[in-house]
Amino acid sequence: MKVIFLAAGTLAMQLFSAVTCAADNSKQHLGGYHASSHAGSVSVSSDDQGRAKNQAHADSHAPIGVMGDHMHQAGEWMVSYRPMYMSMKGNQNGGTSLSPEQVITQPNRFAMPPNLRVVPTEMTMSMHMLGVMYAPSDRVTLMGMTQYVEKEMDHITFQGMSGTTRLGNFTTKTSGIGDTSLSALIKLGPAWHAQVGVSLPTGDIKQTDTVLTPMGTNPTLRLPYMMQLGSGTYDALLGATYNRVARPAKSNFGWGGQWRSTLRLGENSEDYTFGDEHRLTGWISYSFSRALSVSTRLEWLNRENIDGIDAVIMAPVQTADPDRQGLDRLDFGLGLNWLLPKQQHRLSMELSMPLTEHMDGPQMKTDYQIVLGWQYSP
Ligand SMILES: [Cu+2]
Repeated sequence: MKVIFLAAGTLAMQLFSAVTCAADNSKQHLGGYHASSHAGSVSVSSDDQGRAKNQAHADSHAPIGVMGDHMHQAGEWMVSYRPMYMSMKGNQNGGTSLSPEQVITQPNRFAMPPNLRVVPTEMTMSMHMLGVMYAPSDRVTLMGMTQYVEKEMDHITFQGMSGTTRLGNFTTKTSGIGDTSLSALIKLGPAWHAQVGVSLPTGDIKQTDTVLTPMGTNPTLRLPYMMQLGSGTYDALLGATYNRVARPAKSNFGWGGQWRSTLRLGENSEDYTFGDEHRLTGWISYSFSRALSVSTRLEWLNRENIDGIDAVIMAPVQTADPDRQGLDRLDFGLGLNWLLPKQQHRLSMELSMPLTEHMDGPQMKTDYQIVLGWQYSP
C-alpha cells in the first residue's frame, strides 16, 4: 500500500508540475495587474488597512481537500476545478481484513443464497468538481459546486449457492453528473466562518450495468448504492471553519480546523436515505514564503448506514446491503498550496490515506485519495 501511495505521490507531483508549467505559460497572456486580486484570499482581517494592502497567503486557503474553507472580500469572484481520485482495495469487517473467501462466509441479507456470493475487490472513483464563489459583501460568500463523477468496481463471482469455486470476474462502471451544492459562508470573526447550504439531487440513482451472477448469467441490474451518482435527497450542509494563517514576522506556521456535516432531508424516490456524514478535521501548515505552503492534516469521517431500502437493489453482495454502509475513518493528508505570481491563480494538491478505519462490514477498504486544485480569481 505504501508503495502505491508513493507511486501515486510521484505521479501526482509530475501531473502537478505539468499543470503548473501550462498555467505559468498561459499566465503570460492574461495581461494587466489587478491590485485587489487574490486567488481567493481570506486575510481580510484588518478592514482598517484598506484593500490594496491586503495580500493573499498560500495558506489563507486550507488544504485543498477541505471544502468551504475560505471566504472572499466584497465583489470578488473565484472559479475552481478540483479533480479528485479515490482508490479502494480489499475488504474489511469492523477493523479486520477479510479475503474474498472469508467475505463469502458472511450472511446474505436477502437469505437466498444464505451467504454472500459476489465480492468487490477494487473500486476507483474520479470526481471532477467545478466551483464558483462570489462575495456580495465582506460578511457573506456564496458558493456553488457541481461535479462529474466516474466510478468503476471490480468483482469476483463465486459459483453456485455455496462453495469456494471462483466462476469469474466482472467490472461495473457508472458516470455522469453528481449532486450540486449551493452554500453561504458567513463570517463569524476574523478567522471564523460558518457554512449553511443545500445539496440538490442532480445525480442519478438508477444507474445500471451488466453483472455476472453465481449461476453464470449476465443480467443488467440496478447497481448497489455506492455506485450511484447522487443521494437522491435534498441534503443540508452545515459547517464551521477556523483558519489562522502564518504571520511571517512571528511564525511560519498556520493552523485551522473544520466541522462539516451532510444531513439528509427526507427519503428519495426509491424509498431510502443515505446515511448522514460528519467530518472533523484539523491541519497545520508551514509557509516557505507568502506564495508556497505545505500542510499535514487529520480528518475523522463518520458515515451512517442507509435508512430504508431500494427494492430493486437485491443481490448476494455486501454493497447491496443498506446495513453495510456505515463507517468511521481517520485519514492523514499531506498537502501543498501554491499561489502563483500576480495572485490570480492557485494550484494545490493533497494526498491522503487512512490511518485507521472501522466499518459495519464487510465493506471495501480505502487505499488512498488525491485531490488537485486550480483556483482562479480575476
Ligand atoms: Cu474561493
